[in-house]
Amino acid sequence: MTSRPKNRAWELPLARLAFAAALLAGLACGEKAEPDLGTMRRALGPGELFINEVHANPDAVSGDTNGDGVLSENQDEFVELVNATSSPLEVSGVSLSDATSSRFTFPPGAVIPAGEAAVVFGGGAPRGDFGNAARFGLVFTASLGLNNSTPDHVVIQQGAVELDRVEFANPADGISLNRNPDGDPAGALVAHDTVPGAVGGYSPGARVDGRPFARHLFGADPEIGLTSGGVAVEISGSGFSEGLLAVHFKRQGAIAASPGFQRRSSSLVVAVAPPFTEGPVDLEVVDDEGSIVGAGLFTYVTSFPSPDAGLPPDAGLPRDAGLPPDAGLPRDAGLPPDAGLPRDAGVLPHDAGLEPDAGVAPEPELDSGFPPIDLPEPELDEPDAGRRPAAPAPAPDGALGCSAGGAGGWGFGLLALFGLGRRRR
Ligand SMILES: [Ca+2]
Ligand SMILES: [Ca+2]
Ligand SMILES: [Ca+2]
Repeated sequence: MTSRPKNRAWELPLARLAFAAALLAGLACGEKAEPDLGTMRRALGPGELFINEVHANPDAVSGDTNGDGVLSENQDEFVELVNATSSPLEVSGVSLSDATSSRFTFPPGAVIPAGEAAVVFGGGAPRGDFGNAARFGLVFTASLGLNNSTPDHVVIQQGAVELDRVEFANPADGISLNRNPDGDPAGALVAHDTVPGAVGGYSPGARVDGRPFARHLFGADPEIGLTSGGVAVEISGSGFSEGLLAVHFKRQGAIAASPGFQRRSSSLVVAVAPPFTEGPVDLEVVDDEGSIVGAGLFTYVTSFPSPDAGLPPDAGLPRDAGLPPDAGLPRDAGLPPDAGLPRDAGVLPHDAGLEPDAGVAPEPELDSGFPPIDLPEPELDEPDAGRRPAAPAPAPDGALGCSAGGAGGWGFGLLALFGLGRRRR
């Protein structure tokens, strides 16, 4: 399924608009075209953004690191940068240099979510997920020209302030240099394949074992269901461990455990919606590595709206403005009611032993008391071989694109209702 980092689509344009406004304001005052770091782009401290992996010497036979099908000792070079903080970092203007010259500068609006990575390849047309970097628009290309034998270095800096620096010489053919421990800004730079848990000789945008750096919930499908529960909801995200413990539907202290859930892959969990009161809810996936929350990803309704129910009466729009009834709009064009909604599709147990109000409890319960649903094991979309022991994942961050604030939930619910009405026309 296609997952959607809903709010990021709003955040990035807003960030770019604000950035552009700051640029214009500066130019109008005759100042340098540099936004105010205090309000737009704060000064980064050493170690907040760091160089985690450098690949200067791609193998001429097996080194298509950027996945574009072209073997190039230059284009398949890359540098991986990681946000070491628990907040998104605005990195526009941060530059990357080697011993020869400045090679790359992050464009306006570039934001690396908490704990996430950006990758700069030497060129080509990178194709792939690269952890979550592609999803967050953090895969770039620039002429890097990293030396294979002559000692070289990579420096990242913001203005004149050096944020991080690595030095290297004679990196092994086809093996990147990586922090050890992986993702530790203080770690020494060693051959990628010697880092504990590493799979292969390089891992652009991802941890050494191929997992994304941070865990997220991106979306739910369907996004709407009845307050009686029972619908099977596909929850997309990243970094779901094999030790899935619970899936919660919750709102402001009220929490209901899914009566049946299953991990389909590291990026997909399916959970039966428990009964809940009307309105948007946050989703929480709990596994043996912690919990991941996505705010407002699902909305409970008491009934599915009719095609015209998305807007309240007299909502500022002319009603029946001179048009004859059903003027040009196909009405229930041969579709059965709710034809577009995967509703109780017979796949998962419905109301699996729940008492009427069992869904709403004051405290989180990791053990729902219900065994995971027994479905045929589907194919996994990511290799989980070589997983290292559970490392503490970065905590979900409310400022991430995938985590809207609760206040936006109602707005989203209305949008979902409106969207549903439109879809069903
Ligand atoms: Ca390539
Ligand atoms: Ca090189
Ligand atoms: Ca990596």
